This record gives sequence, structure tokens and C-alpha cells, in this order.
Amino acid sequence: AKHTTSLVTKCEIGESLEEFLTKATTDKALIRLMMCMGEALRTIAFKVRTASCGGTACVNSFGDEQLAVDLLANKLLFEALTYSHFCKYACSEEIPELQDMGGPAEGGFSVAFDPLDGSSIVDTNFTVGTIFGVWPGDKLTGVTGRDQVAAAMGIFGPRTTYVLALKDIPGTHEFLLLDEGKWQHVKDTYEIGEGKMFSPGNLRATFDNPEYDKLINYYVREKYTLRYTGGMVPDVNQIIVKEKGIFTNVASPSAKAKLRLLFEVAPLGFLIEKAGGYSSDGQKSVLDKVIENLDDRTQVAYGSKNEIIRFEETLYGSS
Ligand code: AFP
Repeated sequence: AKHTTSLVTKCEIGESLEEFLTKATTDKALIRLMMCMGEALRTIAFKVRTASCGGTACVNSFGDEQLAVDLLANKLLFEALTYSHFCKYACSEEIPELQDMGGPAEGGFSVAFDPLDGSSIVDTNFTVGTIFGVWPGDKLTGVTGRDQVAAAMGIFGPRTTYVLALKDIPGTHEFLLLDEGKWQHVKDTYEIGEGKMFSPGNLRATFDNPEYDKLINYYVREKYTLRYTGGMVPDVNQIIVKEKGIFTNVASPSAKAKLRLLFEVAPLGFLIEKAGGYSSDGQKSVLDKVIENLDDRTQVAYGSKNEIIRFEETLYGSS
């Protein structure tokens, strides 16, 4: 069952992205930034769709240049943020260093992004995506995921969608890219219920992490359905769309944590928790972890309340 609030009742399914954002927040700078990122996602979707793949890279032309699609996505996102005029610092997973985008610190934002997550599965034509988180002001370290004012992912699958959440309103909201280039509001998620579906990342860690091995065996024994693509964006998005399930990426001594807190884990944590789900690094919500360094890595799980309780108890419980 869905619950609505007065703000959300005003947001009608079928409306455009701009109509939605205008009703959702009074922050004009944030609206502009989210619209500009939408423009970049639209272009990235086209570039992914028309890339030619061979050897080790998928390339597409941009002006006179031939660029690998992940580098192209990186460039397009930096351009969109400059054009928004409200981005102070931006930082990409490709080069984890702060770039001054020229926007104001006061009233502006700093943005961290993974331009094309799953770049190793572009050639196989699996779904890939862009992830970004928006923080107020000029700080991307010494902050937590909970400080984000917005987070989003662009999903380049059979359909292109822009899935976003804003601090000001509940829910995680999905927009579909139409043929004419507009984003149309198609779905809201407010609750993640229970359901036996699992996405086990970094499975090699079960070799020397007996607790993770125990957790995976539980899913198998209980006949959970396996749904895992190896792309974090589609794997996490399915929890939001199906409103059930669990995604895990657990570390071990020989298979260290690989996912980045700033560029991937915190923005997706914001989307999941706004959708009514839960997140954990094994002990606490990933949104409560202080981002010490731009390149911090962490293990993570996203899912329903009971799945996250089971995850924490199996990994770190006393019994
Ligand atoms: P690439 O961008 O190198 O393809 O990595 C994708 C990713 O970071 C994330 O999207 C997946 O959840 C994770 O890697 C998959 O890791 P496993 O190989 O351990 O499943």
C-alpha cells in the first residue's frame, strides 16, 4: 500500500520533470541543476545506445573526437554542471579530485558522480548507469550521505530512466525518457516490502568470510530468486521498482571492499532510504558514515527492513 503526503499528492504521474521539480521544491538552483543533469543523461543514453564496441572499449564520436563512452559520459556531466551555474565543486569517480565548476558555495552545491557504472558490461549490452549525489555548499568530505539534498541515477537499459530523490519530499521518483526527448514522471516508490529476491555482489568474498558464506547459504536454502547483473545501478534499481529484495557487496581479507562511498554507495543509499528501504555497511546505515576521503570504499547492503536486520545479525551478530 502506498501512502501519500500533501506535497506528493500534488505530484501527478504523467507530468514532466520540470513540473514535478517545481512542485517538489522551492529551491530554483536545485531545479536547474537537476534539469541540467537530465540533459546530460539524455545525451549519455544516446551515446551508449550508438556506441561501437570492440577490443577493450566502447567508443562514440563527440565532435571530432573518438572517446570511450565512460570518458564521454564524464565529460558531458562536467559540462552540464558548469552550465547549471550552481555547482561549486564536482568530483568524478574517474578522477577523484575536486574540480572547481565556478558556481557559488553559498546557495550552490557540490556534486559527486560515477559517470558510467558498469563500464565493463557496456560491450555485453547489459544495463549500465550514471550515479550522482548532490551536497549543499562546498564540501564533499567531512559530510555524510544523509547531508545530500538530492541523489539520482540515470539508467540506460531497454528504456532510459532518471530515478531521483530530493531531501524536501518523501519517495523515490522515476522518469521515463520519451522519444521526443522529454522526461515523463512514471512511478513513485515509498515502501520496500518483504520478498525473496537477492543480488549477491563480490561473491568471491564468501571464500574467506564465513559469515557472508552463511548469509548466501541462507538465501539458497530459503529458495530466494537470484537477480544479479553485475551492474550496481540496475541491481539496486530493481529493489526500488519491485519494492522488495536485497543487494549485498561484502568484503573479506582476500576480496576487499571496492564500492566507493562518495560516488556510488551514499547516493544509492539516499535513493533506497527515500524509497522506504534500508541500507547498512554491516553495522549502521551507509548514510551515517562520514566521508573522510574522496576515494573511501565500503561494503554495503540495500534492501527491506527485515533483510537489513538479517544482514547485520548474520555478519556481526553475537550468535
Ligand atoms: P565496473 O564499472 O568496473 O564494471 O564495476 C561495476 C561495479 O562497481 C558495480 O556496478 C557492481 O555492483 C560491482 O562492480 C560488481 O562487482 P562483482 O564483480 O564483485 O559482482
